[in-house]
Amino acid sequence: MAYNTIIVEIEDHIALIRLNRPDAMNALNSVLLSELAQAVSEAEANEKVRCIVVTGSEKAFAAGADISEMAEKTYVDVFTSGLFADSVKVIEDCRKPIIAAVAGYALGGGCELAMICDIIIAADSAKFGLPEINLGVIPGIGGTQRLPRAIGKAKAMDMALTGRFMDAEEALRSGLISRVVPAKKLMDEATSTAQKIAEKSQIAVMAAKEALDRSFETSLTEGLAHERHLFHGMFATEDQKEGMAAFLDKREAQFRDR
Ligand code: CO8
Repeated sequence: MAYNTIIVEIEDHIALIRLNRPDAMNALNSVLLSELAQAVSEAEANEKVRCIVVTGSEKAFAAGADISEMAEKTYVDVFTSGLFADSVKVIEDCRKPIIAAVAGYALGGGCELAMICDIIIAADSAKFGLPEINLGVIPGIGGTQRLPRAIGKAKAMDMALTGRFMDAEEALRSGLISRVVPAKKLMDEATSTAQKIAEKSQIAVMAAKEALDRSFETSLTEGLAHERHLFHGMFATEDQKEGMAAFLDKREAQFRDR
């Protein structure tokens, strides 16, 4: 499908989705978000795709929701339309793993989009922030919920109340991101990570993602029970037999997603 604000490439089991509004620092407008949701749902439906990478440009992953599109909206406009909530939900609900490869600014909705992804890999140029407070609003696609879960209340309050930016090293120290690499190596690191995930049993990958996500939604007891059921279910798969037999035979496992 042809898109206007994103570029999608599928190679070696990886769907690479590049946000592409260079004149606006990849600000998330309604077209971009609906195209992103469409691309994610197509990647999810495409049997060849085993991992998704979302990235932006060298300057900006995304500098937030598009302020020019939002500025004149009324409460009734945003409440009744949901302001992109449907598109965001598609990304949140994707069962395949999504890696955010972040260079430059990941601000406001851009930072929130990265946090919706499962793994954030950042270039040393990355800057994260929730500057909505400077616009007289607050984060709207999960920033106040996901940031404290990722980095704790103290730092999350600091970020959301002052609007200050965090560089890649601080984001790594704080637990917001998984890795920092030199900017030139960002896409190699993201795609090789995606490739590594793509080599696993997709059933186990999906189950691991589901179990980890559940940990944010539930009590420890419920979460442990959910994990145990998923774990037991793995023993109904051929991939479990293959994975364990391969270990014992001292060879590489050949997973077939069965
Ligand atoms: N929206 C619209 N346009 C933007 C945005 C944005 N968020 N960010 C940058 N741009 C545009 C600028 O207006 C400018 O356009 P033009 O050249 O036509 O004047 C162009 O991108 C380049 O930007 P700058 O000239 O400002 O570049 P600088 O290098 O000087 O600064 C910054 C870069 C620091 C990124 C700066 O542009 C900035 O502060 N941007 C705004 C960041 C921000 O406040 N983000 C939060 C937005 S609100 C939000 O995200 C709410 C999320 C919840 C809603 C959920 C829906 C998805």
